[in-house]
Amino acid sequence: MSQRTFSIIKPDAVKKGHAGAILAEIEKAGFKIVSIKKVSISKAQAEGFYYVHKERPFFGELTEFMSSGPIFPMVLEKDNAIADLRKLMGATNPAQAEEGTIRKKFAASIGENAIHGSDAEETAAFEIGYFFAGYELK
Ligand code: YYY
Ligand code: MG
Repeated sequence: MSQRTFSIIKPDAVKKGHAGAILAEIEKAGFKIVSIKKVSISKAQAEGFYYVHKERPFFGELTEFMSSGPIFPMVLEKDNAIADLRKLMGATNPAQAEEGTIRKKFAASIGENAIHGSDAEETAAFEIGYFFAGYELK
């Protein structure tokens, strides 16, 4: 059944000029882009987005990185979108990502790993609402 997920092209990929290539991979894999925009977020906004990780040792670095430059948040739709996007992204650590995945192709390190994707229905709903209003999701 058709499902929506949330993704971000992260600052490292935008800086390197990989946003278009990553979008092409996403479309080639059968996702419809429901909504997309380019924004720069504050550290506080990054902290709110990643609040589930607030006790983790990498939280400071992660939120510093996510607020370090422009990002492309987007809402994607296809059958099985949440699991299929995670598969297309590859492992969090690009050194462990499978051949052909976005992180294998475009990520430099575990911290600067090119793309975010929601991990479950509830997180997708929270994350979509964090960046998009209803009128942007028609
Ligand atoms: O969902 P995913 O992005 O694959 O990984 P998470 O475990 O949710 O971590 C979010 C984000 O935090 C990850 O993309 C990079 C960063 N991070 C890190 O810098 N070091 C770690 N050991 C784990 C995660
Ligand atoms: Mg995650």
